Amino acid sequence: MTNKEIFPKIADFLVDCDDYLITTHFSPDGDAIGSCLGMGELLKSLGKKYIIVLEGGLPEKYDFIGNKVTVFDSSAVEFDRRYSKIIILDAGDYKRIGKTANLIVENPRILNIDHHLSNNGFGEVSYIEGDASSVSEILFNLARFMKVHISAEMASYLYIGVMTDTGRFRFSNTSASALKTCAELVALGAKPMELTEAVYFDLPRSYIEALGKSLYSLQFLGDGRLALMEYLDRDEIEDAEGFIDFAIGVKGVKSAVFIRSMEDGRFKVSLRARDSLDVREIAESYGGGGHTKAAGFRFRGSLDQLKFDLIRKILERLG
Ligand SMILES: [Mn+2]
Repeated sequence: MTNKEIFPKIADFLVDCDDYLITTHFSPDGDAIGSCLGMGELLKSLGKKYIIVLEGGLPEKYDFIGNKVTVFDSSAVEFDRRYSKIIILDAGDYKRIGKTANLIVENPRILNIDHHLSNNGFGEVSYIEGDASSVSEILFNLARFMKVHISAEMASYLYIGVMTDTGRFRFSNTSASALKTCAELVALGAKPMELTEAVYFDLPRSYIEALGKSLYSLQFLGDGRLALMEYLDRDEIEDAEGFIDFAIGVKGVKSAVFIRSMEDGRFKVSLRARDSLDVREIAESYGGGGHTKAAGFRFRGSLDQLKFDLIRKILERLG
C-alpha cells in the first residue's frame, strides 16, 4: 500500500477519535522516541488529547528534551484507567510494547506505523513502509499530507528520529528522501548541531565505562569474520546504543554479535551484518526481529548454548 492510499485512512483515525495512548517498543531508540514525541505534537495541533507511555519512561540520554513533554513509565506509574485508542510506532510486534499493554483495554483500536519489514501488520490501520529511513520520516510525510503545523519542537523530534535511525546519515537507509526530510526539518527549526551534541556528545560517564568493558571483551572468530562482544555484569547497562558499531566496524568483520545481561536473568542479543548476510532471519528464529543488517532478540537459557548455536548459525551462513 502506498502513502496516497494509506495516509487518508491514518488521517481519519487521527481526526475521528480522541484520547489516544501513544507508545513504541521497549528499550526505545531515537526513532522510537522521536516518532512518539512527533506524533504527540501532531495530535496537539489537531487539538486532541493524548498521553505518551513507554516501558521504562524516557531514557536518561533524552533528558535534554526536558519538561517540554511528559512521558509516562508503564513499569512505574499506576493508572486508574485504560486506553482504547492506541498509536504504536516503530514496533514490529504488539508484544514489543511490553508493560504498556497493561494500560490498554481488550480489543483496542490500534494504528500501527512502522518501517520494519518484520512487522506483522497488526492493528485496525497499519502502515509498514520498509523503504522509509525511519518512522519519523513517515510521520513528516503524514504531517505534510494532513497539512498540520510543524512546530520547531516537532521538527526537532522527527530530526532526532531520522538522524539516529540512519546512524547519523551513514547507514544504507540514508536515502535522498531521508536527507530531504532533514533539510525541511532544519528549515522548520530543528538544529542539527544542538541535537547531535545532545544525543551523541553529552554522554553519561557510565556509558563510556560500559563501552570500555564491552570493547575489552571483543573476540574475533571464523578467520576474523565474526566479532563477538559481551557485557555480562550483573547491573544492566541502561544505554548501549552504538556499542555494536565498533564490532561490525572492524576490517574483515562480516557479522557482529553483542550479548548483554538483563536484570531479569535474560540476555539481550544484538546482531549486525555487512554484505549479504541476513541477520533478521536469525533473530526471528529466536523470536526477535529487525532489519536484514541490524536485528535483535531476547533470550532466556544457557549462555554457552546460545553462543555455541549463534556462532554456528552465523558461520554456516557466511560459508
Ligand atoms: Mn525506527
